[in-house]
Formats: sequence, structure tokens, C-alpha cells
Amino acid sequence: MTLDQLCINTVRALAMDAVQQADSGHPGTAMALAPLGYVLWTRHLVYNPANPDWPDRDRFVLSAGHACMFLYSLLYLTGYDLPLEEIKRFRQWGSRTPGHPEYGMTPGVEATTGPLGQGTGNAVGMAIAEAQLAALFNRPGHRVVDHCTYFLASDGDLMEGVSHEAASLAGHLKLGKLIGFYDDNHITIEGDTSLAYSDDAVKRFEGYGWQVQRVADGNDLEALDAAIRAAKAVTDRPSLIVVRTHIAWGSPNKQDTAEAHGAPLGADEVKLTKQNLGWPSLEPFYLPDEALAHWRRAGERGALLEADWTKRWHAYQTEHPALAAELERRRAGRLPEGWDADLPSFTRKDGATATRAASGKVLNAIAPKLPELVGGSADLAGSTITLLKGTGDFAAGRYAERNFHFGIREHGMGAVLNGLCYHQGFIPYGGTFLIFSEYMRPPIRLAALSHLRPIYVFTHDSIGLGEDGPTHQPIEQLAALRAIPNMTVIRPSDATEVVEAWRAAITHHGGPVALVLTRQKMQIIDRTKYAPAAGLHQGGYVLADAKSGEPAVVLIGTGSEVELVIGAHEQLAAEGVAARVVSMPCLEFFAKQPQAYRDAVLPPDVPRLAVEAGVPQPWYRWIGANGAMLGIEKFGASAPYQRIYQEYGLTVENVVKKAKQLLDG
Ligand SMILES: Cc1ncc(C[n+]2csc(CCOP(=O)(O)OP(=O)(O)O)c2C)c(N)n1
Repeated sequence: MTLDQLCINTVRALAMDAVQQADSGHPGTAMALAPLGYVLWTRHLVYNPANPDWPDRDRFVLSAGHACMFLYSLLYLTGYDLPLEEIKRFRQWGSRTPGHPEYGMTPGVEATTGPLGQGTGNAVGMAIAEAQLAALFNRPGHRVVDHCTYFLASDGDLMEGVSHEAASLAGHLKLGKLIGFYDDNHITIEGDTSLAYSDDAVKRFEGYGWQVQRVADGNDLEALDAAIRAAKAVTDRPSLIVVRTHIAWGSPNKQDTAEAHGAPLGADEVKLTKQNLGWPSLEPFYLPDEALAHWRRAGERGALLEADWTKRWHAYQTEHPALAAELERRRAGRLPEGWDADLPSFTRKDGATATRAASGKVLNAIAPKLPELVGGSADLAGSTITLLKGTGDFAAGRYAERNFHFGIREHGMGAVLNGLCYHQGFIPYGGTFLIFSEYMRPPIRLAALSHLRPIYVFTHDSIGLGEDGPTHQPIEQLAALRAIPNMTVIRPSDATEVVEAWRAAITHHGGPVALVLTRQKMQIIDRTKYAPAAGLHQGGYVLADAKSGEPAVVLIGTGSEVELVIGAHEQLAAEGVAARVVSMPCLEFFAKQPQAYRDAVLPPDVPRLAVEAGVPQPWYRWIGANGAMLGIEKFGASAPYQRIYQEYGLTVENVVKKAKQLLDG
């Protein structure tokens, strides 16, 4: 067996053994892709196992996350801090080799993948990030940002809609340093792909404007090598390399069968496969010394590559110190000094203002000082008010511009935002109507899981959007978003809270933030009379209290419903009923406050009434057993919004009535 073959079979053996030992996992795809991994990781990919975070490394995203033993094997073999012990503990509690790749858990894993198609979208975001940083920071004679983004997609990745959206956008943007591999193995879980799939992937990607090549035999190292070279040489469009492989290659009885997809081969078949491959030992996790040594040499190549880059980086630092410092700042995620100096302040003199409009003003006030703040919307910039003034449209050849046009591709937008976060150097935002958060829920969930921090600008946040009717009126979306662990949902009540909401979003780390904003105009709360909007950072705060300071009832509102609650408070006061008004723009922030603070805002013995134009589900924790909720438990309606509010009982009168009912017990 040649050394090449021995090294390739090492990946196959590790994948078989790890899945067998775990009695769970996906061996077949890793076995089929081993030659591709070998060619890519020994000849092309730029990485340094000793420094997985080296900024100018190539990115590799395993979009087919179920084939993670492929990636774990390569990481171990090339010398990342992932010892063989961890491979042996594949899929076990506390191991660094979880069932699908998880960002932050395993060095060298660039993205959390597994939900098919997401990684492909993430890779597009990473390539966008590279293109922008290169356009902003490279200078003649100094190419300090210059890396490729590779991804590996399976049949499932290409069937999923999100990959279509992302690939279409990537082709349009002519992202020349994006290179994808399509593992064309004709097998999915239910059997042959012909059961459900007869796309011509080549034509499809050509139609998107990609360069597409075919490699007829996934074991042909020179053909793989030539295709990667050709892909790298094409710099004016992304590349897809369609590689015909055979799942579980080398397995006498399981090759080319769906059985090899998601279950161990079985001890007997592992043995037969090893014999068939001419593997020198039947001992599990056996590794020939010469193969490991060869893989490690490939990894060591990375130290030289990084050293070369570091030399170039130092030259850049000398010649362009300010640029170098700025790039370092952005990569580290440090906000610039005084980033918030120009945050606007709103008063009642500004007149009634939709919170989406206030958001547009805040965004434009902070953007000049925050170049890392980039984004756009899914074709709703005018409605979400997410356009930045003073910068142009991000487009092919205009990669330094900051207004992104994601097209009508919410799902793709979410995945691309995640890619920008994974890459580092950005605070990306994406806007659409709150109702269409439904179309981007999978990447929102993954952002939360992976501790990424995109900002979502979700406008038209309730029945308050009016005439567009129930298809566009969110009812359960606030609850659905709040149900995601590590998600932060902020629904400011007026322009002054919008300022604080953006401040919170920009300074927040480790998870996504959704800003939920109105289409309709909202009175600006008179902060000379009511408590300051800075209370938003505690999630909920007392806006106005009973004169006595001892309320008989607490009225809680979020967003546009705070206006109703304030109205009810005034009316109740006139009738001599002691009520407190609490603005609760962010349940997640409030939940994080010490018990003493929460009790001070919501005294345990005082009955509470919460008012929000959405399903009551998230509120039961906060209103308690004796509380009440004025929400909506059916779909909306098409009419001017004032009429819908009235018909749905979301009125000052009804809040007053409910409050009294509560008091009457
Ligand atoms: C969004 C999503 N749906 C379903 C699954 C479950 N799943 C895992 S792999 C797979 C398909 C397997 O076929 P393919 O993508 O061709 O991978 P291969 O069998 O070649 O490894 C499915 C449906 C998933 N991971 N993500």
C-alpha cells in the first residue's frame, strides 16, 4: 500500500472504529471522503493546528455535519489539540467529539453543523466576511486578509432550500474565494437519491453563476488535486466541485447502501472492510506510525505558513499601524472608544414615532463609529428601516460597502449572518418582518446554540401592522423566539427605549438579539414624568407607580402595549385605584436580575396583569397563579389597526376592566 493510501485508510479506519465503539454515528461518508480530505488537508488547505484561530487561515465548513468523524479524524491526524482519547470517546458525555460538530467545543471546528444546508450558508457568510475585510484592509504590497472558504455539502445539503438561497446569493456576489465540494454519492437515509431527487446540480450551480467541475472518481487524487487548483485559479465566481463518491467505500457489503449512512458497520463488517482495504491490523484505533507521521508533517506545514503570514503582518503593522490596530480591534470584538457618543435622545417634542423609525435613526447614528456593523434586509429595507446612509451597496467588486441586499431569502440571510459572526470582525444585522422570523428560525436557533451575536431587526411586530392582515400579523412569534435558550428578545415601547435596546444589542455577547419593532407610530413616553428608559437593561422596570408607592395591582406591558397600560394607569388613578406600570421590554434580561430586584418590581403579593399583543404563553411565569393576561389567542385580521385592537379587546378600557376584575378577585 502506498503511503498516500495508508494515510487515506487511516481516516476510514478511525471513522469505522469510532462509530463502532460509540455504537452510533455515520461512518460511510467519512470513509468515502477520505481521499478528498487527504488531498485538501495535505496539499491545499491553509491552517495551523497549533493555532486554530490564526486569522488568515482558510475556513473549512463541514456542512454535512453528520459526517463529523471525517473532520475529527483530520483534526486529530494533522495535530490539533484533539487527542486520540477524544476520538475514542466519540459522542460521549463531556467529550470534545460530539455527535455533530459544535463551534467552540473542538479546536478547528469552524461552525456548528448538522441541520443540513446551514453550513453551506455559513460558508457564504464567511466568504463575504473575507471579501469585505480584504477590500477594507489590504493595501498594495500587503495582502494580510487572503484566505479561502471551503465547504463540504452532501445530497441533503443541496436539497435543503437554504443552500439554494445562499448559493444563489454567492453566485450573484461573485465570491471567488468560496469553494464547495458536493459529495455526490447517490445515497440518503431512505435509499438511493433517485427516490426524491433528480436535479442536475451542475446546471443548477452554473445557473447561479458558479464555476462547476466534476470529479468522476472520488478516489482519484490527481483529479481532486487538479479540480481544487482550477477552483482556486478562478477568482471571479465561486466554485463547486462535484465529486462522485461511494458511501462506505471499501466495505464489501455496505458500500453504496443507505445502511452505511447512520449506523455502525457492525464488528464483522469492520473486520471485512479492514481486510478488504489491506489494513495492517484488526485492533481498533490502530494507527500505522508512518501514516501518523505523514499526517503530522502536513499539519506542521501550517506553522511555516503562519510564520510567513506573521512576517507579512508585522510589515503591514509597521507601514499601516492604524489599519492594523483597527483590524485587530475588530477581530477581538472590542468596541471602539466612544462608539455610543452620537446615540440620539428622543423627547415628546419629536412627536409620535414608530419604533422601527427610531431604530433607523439610532442605527444610522451609531454606524459611522462602528464599521463592523454591517447588514441589510431580505428586500424590506424601506420597511425595516435598516439602510445605512453614507455607505453603498455591498456587491460584486464593491465589497467594502456596508448595505447588504440579501434578496428575498430570509433563511439564507440568517445563515449568512451566522457565517459573518463565525468569521469574526463583524456585528452583522438582518431585517425582515417579525412574521418572517419563521423563515429564518433554523439559523436563529443555531446562532443561539453557538453563542453567535447577530442582531435581528424584526419590524411590523403585531396586529398593529394593520391592513396586511393575518398572514403578516405575528401572534405566536414572540413566544416562539423567547422559547429559544440563549436568545434575547427586546420589544421597546417607544423611541427612548429603542436607543437603549440598540445599546444593549451592541454590547451583548454570546447570543443573538432580536429587536422587535412597530410599524405604527407610538407616543414617546415623557421621561420627565416617567422613569428613564435605561431601565430596559434590567429587562423590566417600574415606569410609574401608585402615588402611595403601594400598588394594589401591577400592570405590565411590552412594546406598543405599554401605551395602553399607561392609559389604564392614569384612568385607574383618577378612580382612586393604586396601580403600578411596569415596562418589560426584555423578559430574558429581567429573568437574569437578582430575586430582590424582581420582587421590588413585581411585589410577590400584588396581583399582576400583563398586556401584550401576542399569545400569553411566555407570561405565565411572570403573572403568577393569581395574575391575568390580556393577549391574543387567535390569528389576526385585515383592517386598520385601531379597529383590530378594539375588536381584540386591547384597549385602555379593557385593561382597566381586567385590572378591576383582578382586584375584585
Ligand atoms: C435539516 C435536516 N433534516 C434532516 C436531517 C436528518 N438527516 C441527517 S443526514 C440526512 C440525509 C443523508 O443523506 P446525505 O445528505 O446524502 O448524506 P450521506 O448519506 O451521503 O452522508 C438526513 C435526512 C438533518 N440532519 N437536517
